Amino acid sequence: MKLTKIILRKMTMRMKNPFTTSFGTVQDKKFIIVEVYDEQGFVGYGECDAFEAPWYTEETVETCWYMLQQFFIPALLKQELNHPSDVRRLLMVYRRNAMAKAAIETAIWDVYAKKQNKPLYQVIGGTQSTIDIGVSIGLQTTTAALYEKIDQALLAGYKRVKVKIKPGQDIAVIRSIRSRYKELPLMVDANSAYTLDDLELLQSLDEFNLLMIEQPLAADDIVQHATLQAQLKTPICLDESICSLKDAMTAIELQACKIFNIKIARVGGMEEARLIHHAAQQAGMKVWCGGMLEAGIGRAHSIALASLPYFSLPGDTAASSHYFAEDIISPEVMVDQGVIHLSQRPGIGYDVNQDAYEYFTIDKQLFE
Ligand code: OSB
Ligand code: MG
Repeated sequence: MKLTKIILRKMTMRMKNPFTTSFGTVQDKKFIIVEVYDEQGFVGYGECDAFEAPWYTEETVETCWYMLQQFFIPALLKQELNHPSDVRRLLMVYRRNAMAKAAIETAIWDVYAKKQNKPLYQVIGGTQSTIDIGVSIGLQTTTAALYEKIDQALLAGYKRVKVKIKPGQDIAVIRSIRSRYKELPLMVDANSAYTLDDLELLQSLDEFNLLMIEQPLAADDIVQHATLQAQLKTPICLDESICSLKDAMTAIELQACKIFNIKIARVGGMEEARLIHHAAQQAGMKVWCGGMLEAGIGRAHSIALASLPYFSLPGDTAASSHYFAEDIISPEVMVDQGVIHLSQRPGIGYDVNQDAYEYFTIDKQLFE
């Protein structure tokens, strides 16, 4: 397979509701789409999950655009590619910049699957034709607003609820949720807002029967998470700390957590995500698929990943309509009683909704 043409698009889509974490708020979601064309005219799509500001990882929309334009597109355009898993190796000489790499690598997986006339999820080894889905609820300004969001999620049938916490918005909030929703499958995500000085506070979360505590400590830490996990009953789930297979192996070795939140973008591509899934399976660690407030193309790739056999906990890839009034894919991602049915169509399994796609495009660059 040879890529003869690549198009980068910069997009902006207004979210139905602003999403707030311990590090900031997203209202207008800006992102990049990579379109790759092969010599036979097949086209594949990848979405770049980097946000406008470097608060989740160091990457941004603009750094990704730059890396794609200067390095990753020149490295892959017109090269003979035997298999999409070659891309991981070809891009390995460039340090980090995981989200920019994942954007083009996932587009190549999509075009490869379309050429095989097979759904992407089957091409990557997925075996689950339905996957369980939960919702992630951002920080709210009032408890009433939080209850309303939880009620909506339950009404829609989502299988678990994740709420964001930060210092000052933690124990009391979780206590009140737990007293109102006694059986709710519930977890929290701190987005690295705490330190080991907060050990007692984090231990007091043990009484609320949480499925897990996601990323309590620093984004670049694994060692202190191991110290914390040894003193917590609640499983720790690592998100920001796991940027590669190597990080995952370190976390396994140090017993820094019991669960991984795998995101294709954060680890640099579908192949790296698969390898982490396989390593977790071998080590008996649980995995689930995270989300990045993606539009439909990124969401479709995440759904394919979550069909791998060892994904067992509900993921964060909610329905398109949970985030946006209109998505860039057709049909949109639907969640039915907390479950997504994998598309059986070739590639990512969703078409681009051309009108919405053009409408949300704010910049475009062609490489050939
Ligand atoms: O930490 O998982 C996270 C959103 C933006 C950045 C980081 C995270 C999140 C979410 C929302 O929790 C996941 C989603 O619904 O897409
Ligand atoms: Mg997280």
